[in-house]
Amino acid sequence: MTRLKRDDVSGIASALANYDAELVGKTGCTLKEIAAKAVGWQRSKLYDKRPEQHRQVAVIPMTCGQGIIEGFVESVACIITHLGFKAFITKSRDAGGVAEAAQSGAEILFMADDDRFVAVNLRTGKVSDNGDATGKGYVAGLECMCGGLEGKKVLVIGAGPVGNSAALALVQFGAEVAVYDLNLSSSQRLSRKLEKIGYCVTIETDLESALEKHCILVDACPTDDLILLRHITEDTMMAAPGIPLGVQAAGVGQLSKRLLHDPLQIGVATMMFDVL
Ligand code: PYL
Repeated sequence: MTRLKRDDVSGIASALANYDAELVGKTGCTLKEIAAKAVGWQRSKLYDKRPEQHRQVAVIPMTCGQGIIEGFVESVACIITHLGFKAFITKSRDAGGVAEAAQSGAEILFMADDDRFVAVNLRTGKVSDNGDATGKGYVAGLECMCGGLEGKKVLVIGAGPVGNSAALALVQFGAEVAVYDLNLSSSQRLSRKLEKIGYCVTIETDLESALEKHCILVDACPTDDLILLRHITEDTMMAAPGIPLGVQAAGVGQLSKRLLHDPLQIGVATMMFDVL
């Protein structure tokens, strides 16, 4: 998993309204609608039964390992607030922050060390992992952007936690899924996992050939300049949860409104609905 840098998150809080408006322009859905769809909520539930706004959500800075990323907890708290929930950042860090959150009556905790970024519902015990949430959140956004994925061929690049979650969400939306990973055994593991629950996933062993055969892409790998201008056609639609963005700079302009990519927003929003 790529570790975010201060520059990756520095602009998130101040640009959330514009980000959401852009998302609506690309997908027809807001960040909240995409996150709710990702966890199986019907749109009506989102508006009939408004999530209990009084729920306190605590975001806890964690100093372990490589430590604090400047702007990280602030960005997480702003995204949650943008969704209509009450989020606060604990004054204390680490265990002190967990204690402060519990004593403040927070029902949901968000915290990230170097290995995992989780949301925890203290009341139900539900846990949402950022990798899993990001994969299904991006696929929900892609489904909106494509006007449905039933019967459509989709290539997942990267068979890590995000790619695995994306592949499962894709087959559940009825897509025909292929997977490419530098490490063939990772693709085989993903394919076997989905086969066990009745889904067939094609394993691609050559990226160039895979990109020639697919125009709907999920880039879930941490490699930049993977998708080049020559790989992009007028039919290309791309969900790119991977950090850094895998699309060559010239390709970003070409893709324009057919590219979903952000460092935290879709993953955090999906985690929030995942633990409600
Ligand atoms: C959650 C992000 C998404 C991609 N990489 C993940 C990452 O950067 N993880 C590290 C997060 C560390 C946060 C730090 C803090 O500020 O509390 N412990």
